[in-house]
Amino acid sequence: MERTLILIKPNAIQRGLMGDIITRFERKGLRIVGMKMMYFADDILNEHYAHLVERPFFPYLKASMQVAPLVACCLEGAEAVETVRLMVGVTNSRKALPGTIRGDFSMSGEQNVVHASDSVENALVEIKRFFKEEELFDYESAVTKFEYGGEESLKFK
Ligand code: FUP
Repeated sequence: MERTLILIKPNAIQRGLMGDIITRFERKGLRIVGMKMMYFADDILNEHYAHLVERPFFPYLKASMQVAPLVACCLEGAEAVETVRLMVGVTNSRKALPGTIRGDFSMSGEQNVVHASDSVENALVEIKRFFKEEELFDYESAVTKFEYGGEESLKFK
């Protein structure tokens, strides 16, 4: 099964949205295989947002990501990267469709409550950035056969 990384951002922690956001992914059938609360230290933040360092909003982004702890989650499921991006919605929450996490929980393009890996390749890098191998868990699910069809179970092992 594919894995992806989400960050529940400090603005979501402050606003008491952590449980609602985690519940969305749980209800969908994505399995949480890693989860931790942490401060976003300078070195890992600069690496994570390296593609945005030159952008004028970077100082604001950096400050907002360090104002409180965040929660990092590794989620697992068939085509998890694409599925989670669809659930999260576009960067600017005002344009994010109702029903998406950003569309339902935020009015902002900056304080947009969650981060989600944008490609399978980046997900692999980002998961390693936030989790040591021993912090990720492989475990049996009693309900997989009710979550996926027989053909899917073979295809997305
Ligand atoms: P996304 O993949 O949707 O998280 O978007 P980006 O990687 O492009 O942006 C990362 C974060 O930078 C966003 F979540 C919020 C912030 N940002 C701004 O503050 N202003 C912008 O114009 C674009 C992004």
